[in-house]
Amino acid sequence: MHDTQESQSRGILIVIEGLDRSGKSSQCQKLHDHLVGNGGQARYVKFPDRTTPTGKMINSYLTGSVEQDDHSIHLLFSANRWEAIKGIGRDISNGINVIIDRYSFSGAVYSAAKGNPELSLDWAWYPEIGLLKPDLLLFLDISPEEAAKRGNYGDERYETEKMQARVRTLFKELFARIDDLDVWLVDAGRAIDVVSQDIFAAIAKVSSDGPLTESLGKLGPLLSSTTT
Ligand code: DGP
Repeated sequence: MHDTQESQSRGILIVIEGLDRSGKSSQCQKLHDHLVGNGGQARYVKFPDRTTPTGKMINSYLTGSVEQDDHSIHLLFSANRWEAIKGIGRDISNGINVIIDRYSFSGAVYSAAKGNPELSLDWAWYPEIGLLKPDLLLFLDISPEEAAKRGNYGDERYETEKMQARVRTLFKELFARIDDLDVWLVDAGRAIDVVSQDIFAAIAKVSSDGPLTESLGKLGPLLSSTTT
């Protein structure tokens, strides 16, 4: 696999997205262990990072102990990514593969899914423009009904079937509006090891040729009706 070759000049940037309880965190950890087990270097980054000052405010919001204006909390989530991005870029340059558990895509769709008419998907995407564009985006696809059957569902603010259904639709709209993004839809309703095998196969196809200079750009128009 190219990610473990000694000649590799940089690491790859992998993002794993999905609904709540789609199994992202377990799969990120398994992917991390897989890459390291194959002799590569890897770092697992989870957003929101609840340990930083912005992350602590986000955590209070998600666990329901404080209320926040929709726009304000949205920008805090984005700030939580911006404050980490230089470090991620440095690691990539140093040959470390970085696996990110939730990124700008969650950032835009969870806020837009609230249904606030003043917080559209386009508005929500704007603060993400300029962040590093991943080499590969894996979307762990699961129905909201299936996700709701999994452990600890409902603990946090966005964990309702209605919200998750809107989030899923918006994820697909967003992916359709981003140019040149390598998105792999993975059926996350299957056994954990079966899902991992699909993820490892996808990673083996990613090329880390050339510098990671690309950043996320403006959204394009929605050309198809894939989201309805
Ligand atoms: P997690 O720690 O992966 O369970 O994520 C916590 C919750 O926060 C989850 O419901 C998804 C949501 N979330 C993650 N990132 C963002 C973001 O940037 N903006 C908003 N509005 N919600 C987010």
